[in-house]
Amino acid sequence: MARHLITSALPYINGIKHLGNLVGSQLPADLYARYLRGRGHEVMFICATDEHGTPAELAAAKTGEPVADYCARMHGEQSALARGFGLSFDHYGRSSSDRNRVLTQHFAGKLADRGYIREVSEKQVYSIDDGRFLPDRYIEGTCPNCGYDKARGDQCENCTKQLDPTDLIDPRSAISGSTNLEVRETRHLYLRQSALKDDIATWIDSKTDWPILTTSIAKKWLNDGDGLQDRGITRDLNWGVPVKRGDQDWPGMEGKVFYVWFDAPIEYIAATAEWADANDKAEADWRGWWRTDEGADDVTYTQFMGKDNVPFHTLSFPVTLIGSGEPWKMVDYIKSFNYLTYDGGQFSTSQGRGVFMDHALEILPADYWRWWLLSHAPESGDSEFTWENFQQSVNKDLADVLGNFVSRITKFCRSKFGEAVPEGGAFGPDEDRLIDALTTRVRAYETSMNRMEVRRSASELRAIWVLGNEYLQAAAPWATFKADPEKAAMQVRLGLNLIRLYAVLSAPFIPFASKAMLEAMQTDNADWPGDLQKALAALPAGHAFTVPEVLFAKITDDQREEWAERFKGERQ
Ligand code: B3M
Ligand code: ZN
Repeated sequence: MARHLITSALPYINGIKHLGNLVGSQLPADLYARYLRGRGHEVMFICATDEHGTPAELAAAKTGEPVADYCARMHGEQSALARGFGLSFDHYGRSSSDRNRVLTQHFAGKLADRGYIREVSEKQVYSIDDGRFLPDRYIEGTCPNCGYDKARGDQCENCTKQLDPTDLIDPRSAISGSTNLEVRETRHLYLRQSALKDDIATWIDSKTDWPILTTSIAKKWLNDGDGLQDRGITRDLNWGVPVKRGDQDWPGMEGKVFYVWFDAPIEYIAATAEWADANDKAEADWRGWWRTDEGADDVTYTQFMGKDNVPFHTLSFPVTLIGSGEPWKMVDYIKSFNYLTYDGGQFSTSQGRGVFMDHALEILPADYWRWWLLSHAPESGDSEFTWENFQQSVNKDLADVLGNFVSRITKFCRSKFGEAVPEGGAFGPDEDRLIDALTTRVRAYETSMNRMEVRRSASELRAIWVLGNEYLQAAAPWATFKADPEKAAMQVRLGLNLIRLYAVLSAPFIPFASKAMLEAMQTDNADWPGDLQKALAALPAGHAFTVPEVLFAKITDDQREEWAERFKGERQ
């Protein structure tokens, strides 16, 4: 069995994430991790909160908490929500951990030793009243491009132009509003990405099996304009990883921290070390996932992320790893996603438009969301959440097809044969045909799951559920029973075994319902089906079961309308 390292892009710490964030990285990563585990592979599934940078400091300033306290609290909230959604991380780390501080400083030291870092003296805006520099979002002013008067130092939200703080007209501090500003010289470290341009280009070119979405973004940044530019990797901030060269002070860099995008991807590695710390594992246990000289040469590493994160993962982070000159495991496959839109517009954190992870779980169990989001994952283009579509999918796929199948078989069996698998005779031609059809479908499902084709996998799984329903409809054991109770017993035996099979196959998508189905079938045999004939004989005659609670309730029109109203904007 193979060893699979899987990482999801790290959700930023500054607030509860919306469903678009969830389906862009963490949820499909979880689908894949659960699938591979289900097939018996060894999996290390890593995520963490991304806690540094100006958005964290500003969010903390808003609530009045010290930034470290704010991050600790929000990490707690985000990990509780992750558990609520069934995200099966082996570890959910924090980029503010000691492990990440040490590793980030280590990489900076190695990069400097090998000549991939240069020092640049540049002009930055300094606030005399605040007694500090104002990088990125700490400064606001009028956009020189469109005249919008709340443009931020890093970007104008109105016209999306990328800005430098010194570009702003009438600049003011986002902390105090002070306009008592001046431009001061400050020294910063730049990562010499340009020096590794050819290495990165060769590496990207070798990835012929990657999704077009991933490689097209990488190539655009590599080839556009001047190609891969050097990037500033330090900031004049308090909150972050202090700039050091390994464990040595870095003269001239006192009081500065690394830029959040420098340390965030390193946290993938650091979080694996945090996993070792949390589980009493040896250093070798986490290093075996990451160092090709210490066992990671047989690891397959897959990353999941939204398209806006692709440049950092195809260019900057690989420069950090390659530039270190050390044998770190590089990513083998990057699965990226487009955006999920909400009812004709964007999800908006500031306006509370759309459904956020906390509210989603307040109104419905996780599996309802998991199913809709994954079966509508924005793979080939953006996709749109509408309440009509959500209601339809849930009611049809989950309630009418899967839920109804489970409930009909178990209730019918209980009423005619009792709560144990009935004997009946051997399978006949109808059953053989069903098994043939299932075999084809299950193998197709595996193929699309192996390829991480999320929507296609969902439709294969739905087709597998539908086969069971069609069989049951045609076999009609409730009718057969009168003339041929033996045959009805055999049909029901097959149906109960189908429930177990469905629980196993569906677990990556709807883990909670899958667990309820296995519990109802009173089995912990969750073996992935090889030969379908065998898999459908796993529960022998006489095996006891119970009738489960309703697996999926239908969404009513009233609920749909109430929720559409509640989440249309202005978060409560
Ligand atoms: N925190 C960006 C985001 O929240 C981000 C990803 C980091 S992955 C290393 O969209
Ligand atoms: Zn603008």
